[in-house]
Amino acid sequence: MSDLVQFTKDNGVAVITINNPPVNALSPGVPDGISEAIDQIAKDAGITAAVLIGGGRTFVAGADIKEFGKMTSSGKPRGAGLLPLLLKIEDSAKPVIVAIHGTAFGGGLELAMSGHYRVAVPGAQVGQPEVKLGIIPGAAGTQRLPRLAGVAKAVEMCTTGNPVKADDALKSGIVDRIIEGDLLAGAVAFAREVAAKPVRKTRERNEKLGTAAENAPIFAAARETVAKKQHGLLAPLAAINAIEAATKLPFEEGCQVEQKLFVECLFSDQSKALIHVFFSEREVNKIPDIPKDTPVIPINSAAVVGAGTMGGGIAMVLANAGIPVLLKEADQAALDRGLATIRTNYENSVKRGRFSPQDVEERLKRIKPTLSDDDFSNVDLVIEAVFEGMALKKEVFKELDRVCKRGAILASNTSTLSIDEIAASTSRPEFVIGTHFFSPANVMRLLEIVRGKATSKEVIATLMQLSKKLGKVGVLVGNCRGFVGNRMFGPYRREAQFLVEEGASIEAVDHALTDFGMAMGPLAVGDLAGLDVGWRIRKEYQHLEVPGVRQPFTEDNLCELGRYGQKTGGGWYKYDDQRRASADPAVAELIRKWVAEAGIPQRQISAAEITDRCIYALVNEGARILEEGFALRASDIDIIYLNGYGFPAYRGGPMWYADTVGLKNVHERVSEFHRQHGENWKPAPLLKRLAEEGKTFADLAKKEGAAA
Ligand code: 3H9
Repeated sequence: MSDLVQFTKDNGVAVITINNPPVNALSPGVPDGISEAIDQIAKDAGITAAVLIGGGRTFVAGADIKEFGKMTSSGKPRGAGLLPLLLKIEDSAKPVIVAIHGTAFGGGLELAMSGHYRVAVPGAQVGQPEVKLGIIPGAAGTQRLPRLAGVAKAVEMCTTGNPVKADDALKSGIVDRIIEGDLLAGAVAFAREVAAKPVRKTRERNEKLGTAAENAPIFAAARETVAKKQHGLLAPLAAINAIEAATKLPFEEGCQVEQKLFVECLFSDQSKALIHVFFSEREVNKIPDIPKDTPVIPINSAAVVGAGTMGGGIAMVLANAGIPVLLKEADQAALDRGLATIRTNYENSVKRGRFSPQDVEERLKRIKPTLSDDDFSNVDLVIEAVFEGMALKKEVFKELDRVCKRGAILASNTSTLSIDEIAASTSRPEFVIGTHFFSPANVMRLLEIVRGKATSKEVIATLMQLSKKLGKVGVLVGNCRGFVGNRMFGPYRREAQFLVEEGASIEAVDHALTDFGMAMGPLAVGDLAGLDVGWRIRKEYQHLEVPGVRQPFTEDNLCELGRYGQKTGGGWYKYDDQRRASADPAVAELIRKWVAEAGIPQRQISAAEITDRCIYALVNEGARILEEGFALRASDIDIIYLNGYGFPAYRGGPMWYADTVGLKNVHERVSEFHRQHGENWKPAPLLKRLAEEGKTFADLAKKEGAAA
């Protein structure tokens, strides 16, 4: 038998253990090993039932996702490979009890459903997360799940991909019993109870499949939800179609429909992009010069300086993770305002069912407001989130250096300023690091961790680890102006403004990008963040502007008029008291006047040009950042854009997207924009080189010691 599957006996009950760490994926060798074990059970008259269980930390977390890439590059789908095994298990005359701990996901749940019974520990989760990889279940999950859990539950699970906890799985019929205590012992005892009973095959259990009349509204509602919430995605619709086939066709034919849809999804660009995202999210944790065993500094307490929008949000993030936090402001009124906002945000979370009132009370208790930094001497980490200005930041860090204990980490939430310059105002630059949260900090998953020249490896490892505890995706970036995300966002938003100045309407620019899949248009994002933020930064960095290179002016003009965006009731759009946006003819009129004065010729601009101008501006700057070593990998840039800037995951991130378009094509278009619009569009040398060599960003080898 394969090394990956072990077979033992416990007084007439066979125990099949899958051991394929870390997550028992169904890699080559695992299905064969299970198959051999089933053969042995059939042959051995002394065996009355079998338990199938996962060794290590989990049951089976699914098919081996790495195999999908091999399938698509070889052009040979092997999804159907698992189906005969699952039929064989189901056809076993001796009951097979599947014992679940950790996660039974994807192919893992499909495997479990081919057993005759499922038992689980209270902390177990089951799910069909394939949709998150741009595919659908490919081993009869869409056919067996509705038979166990009913059509509505199967549709919900397969379209959202969200896991279901053990108690819910029990209620919905996916699991037959929860085992408190030792899982294997409980599963073996269960096996003895049912050994003499006739087995029931899941594929023959049709009682939950419902009638056409009952199911029609379920499918209609699901398609409507997908159109609204997962617009543009192929897999959720394919999952609904496959489940619909389960309700209308015999099992075998339903499986054929599922196979066809599975293969279509697997070979789609969306699936390739989403699988890239899956691995890239894990890759960000791998930092070439910081080994896994780098010691970390325990963070048991923290302080946040500044109780504004960002500071308050960061305090919530820390409190949510169970870390007590001091929240400091300069005056009582500002502190009261900050706390009131925190309370309102938490109350909204209660309304949305995210937290219970007790959860909120516990969290609020962890946030201790203060006007002084006297108590800072004991904290392990301070995050500064004061107004964005170098002079002020330096003053704050000087003071932190004075009051904080040696060994405490001093972090800045700056979004643009140099961490090295900030660190230089302290006597411990090795303990200074950037933690760039994204607004709203308690919601957005991205955390850019900015490595200064002197930042120690321990401090970086600590922040990388802490980001997970905080529920964030921490991405290590180097210390350049705007770091990675905002440095790229500058050219992206610059182009959006230029397009308006050249004749595109504000709405046309935003629509083109939301149609591309961005969560919000670039101009609407400006209004949300506050146009004054960029305006202030542009003033601070005016001395760095290259003379003769075109600069947009519309947004600065809007700021001069006090139109800062949502917070002032108007920016690019106008806003009602519920902050709902509508087009503002007055702004369109102003822009017409300004561009006429500036003598900018007006023209019709297509949605395709709008998208290319904005997205390729991201890509070109991303290529520079990569070459300069401020990001470790192209995929890190993708993760930043997916988690912090609303880039559509099914396009894999800006760098992956450029790879799919082909860097030769992207380079040609960038060169064309360079000819038309001047130096802002000078092609990044790396883009040019890769285009000439016929390579992709993904081909680039990892750069040792980059992001420094
Ligand atoms: C499927 O099943 C299709 C079916 O219908 C069958 C069709 C025929 N494969 O996330 P972690 C690696 S589709 C290969 O950091 P955690 C992961 O890359 C699949 N590798 O741990 C990482 O490697 P490294 C449906 C996998 O404890 C290491 O394991 N299933 C797979 O935070 C640890 O992972 C899913 O989509 C895999 N399936 O979370 C489940 N899974 O250390 C995907 C993980 O080198 N997995 N790896 O970076 C997960 O959701 C999480 O990994 C899990 C554990 C919750 C299980």
